[in-house]
Amino acid sequence: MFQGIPIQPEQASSIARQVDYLYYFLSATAIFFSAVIFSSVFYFSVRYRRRVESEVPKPIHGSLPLELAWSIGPGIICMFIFAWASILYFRNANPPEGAMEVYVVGKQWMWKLQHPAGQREINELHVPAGRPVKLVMTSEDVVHSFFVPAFRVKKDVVPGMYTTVWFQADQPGQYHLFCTQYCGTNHSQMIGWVYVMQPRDYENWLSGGGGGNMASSGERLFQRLGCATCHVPGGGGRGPQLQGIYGKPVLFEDGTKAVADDAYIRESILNPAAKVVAGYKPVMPTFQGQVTEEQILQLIAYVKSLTKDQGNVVENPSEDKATPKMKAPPAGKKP
Ligand code: HEC
Ligand SMILES: [Cu+2]
Repeated sequence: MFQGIPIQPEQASSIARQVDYLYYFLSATAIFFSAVIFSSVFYFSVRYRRRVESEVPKPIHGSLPLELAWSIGPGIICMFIFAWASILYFRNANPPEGAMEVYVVGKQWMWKLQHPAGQREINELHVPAGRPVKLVMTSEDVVHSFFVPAFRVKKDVVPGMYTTVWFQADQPGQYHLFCTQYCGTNHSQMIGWVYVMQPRDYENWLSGGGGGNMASSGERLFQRLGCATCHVPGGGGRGPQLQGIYGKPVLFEDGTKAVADDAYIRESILNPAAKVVAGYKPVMPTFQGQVTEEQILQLIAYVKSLTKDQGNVVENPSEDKATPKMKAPPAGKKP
């Protein structure tokens, strides 16, 4: 539809076309009703104009059929739009199993990205075509927003929590990446490119960059920051062993439970006292201020790597799969 007329960006992801159909429907509905209303106003004002000074029309006391029609009709149309949009929303909110993960840190005024295999990028993201990609995003300072118009995906990037967005790009090419949340002086320069590559080119690109993978960087940090002195494999240290915890429920001293996902591990590092693992003392020091958001992501990748069979548990930890998971900010950050 509308081939050749540049009224929207290219459709470069699996969801783009469907988002556009909804958008066209919304526009068409709005245009149709505006046309009906404006033409009726015009027609009635001519048709029923006052022709003689003394003319006094009969008062109208309402019409039940008319009122029912203009309440129920638009009501049905609204519910139809609601259902349609919800289906798209759910599809867009739930990354498919086995999506490739890339970590994103927004900061005034740039995008820093890291692939699990270790490649780092700034204001550029390379992804293979035809494969779902899930971004796990956080911010080092203020709220930013990750927007790739050609993919029709946009998600806020918020300090203190992880948000996710996913897409599957279909056509190799180069697409604009924007920050769409006003974030300070150079907001307008917080832009970049997403490069969608043939899977083979992507593999080549991946093997080109060095730097060690995220989990091994995380492991080095784990040693350097002294985490390893308390978290000993097999248990027996002052802290619980971290082998096998990722994606599993953890029991706390106060009897509550939570799933050890990215947000939980982040909180454990920055605010360990917020949730104390059952059977342990709150002796873990906070690492707030000693680690950057990127280092936290590396530590998380390391803890993740200690659990075999991690699957794609981050998004749907044992919860109703149909409900998109709204991540609450870590408890310790609440005022
Ligand atoms: C002084 C010892 C000590 C150090 C150093 C330490 N921790 Fe801990 N850690 C603990 C203890 C004790 C607990 C359990 C009590 C709690 O949850 O606060 C814990 C809990 C955790 C948990 C939650 C574990 C679970 O089973 O749910 C994670 C994750 C964690 N630490 C990661 C780290 C990382 C990463 C570092 C280094 C940046 C680190 N810890 C440094 C003692 C330590
Ligand atoms: Cu920004």
